Amino acid sequence: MTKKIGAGAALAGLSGWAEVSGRDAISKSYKFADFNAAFGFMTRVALKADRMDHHPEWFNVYNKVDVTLSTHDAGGVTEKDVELAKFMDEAAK
Ligand code: H2B
Repeated sequence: MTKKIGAGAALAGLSGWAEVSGRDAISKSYKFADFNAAFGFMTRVALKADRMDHHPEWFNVYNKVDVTLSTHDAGGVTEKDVELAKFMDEAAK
């Protein structure tokens, strides 16, 4: 199993992400030009997430996508969350 590193350690290598209060997870809110751009982002991330077998918790309204990352099997944040977060930041560019 992937080892838990914790939100604090994960945030050291990321920008724009924050600790979630009350649980070991990280979150970020993305805003796009419109729904097409937001859903394009979600589609690219979904394919990556499924390849990794590591899935985000997320919420979309129109051009906004709120994301929370945590490794459920590990009970907290792992390197898998860092990898997916970095992919998301690239995919949102
Ligand atoms: N996604 C996330 N974020 N955390 C997990 O622990 C996880 C997952 N586990 N996607 C995977 C699926 C597991 O349930 C399957 C059975 O491999």
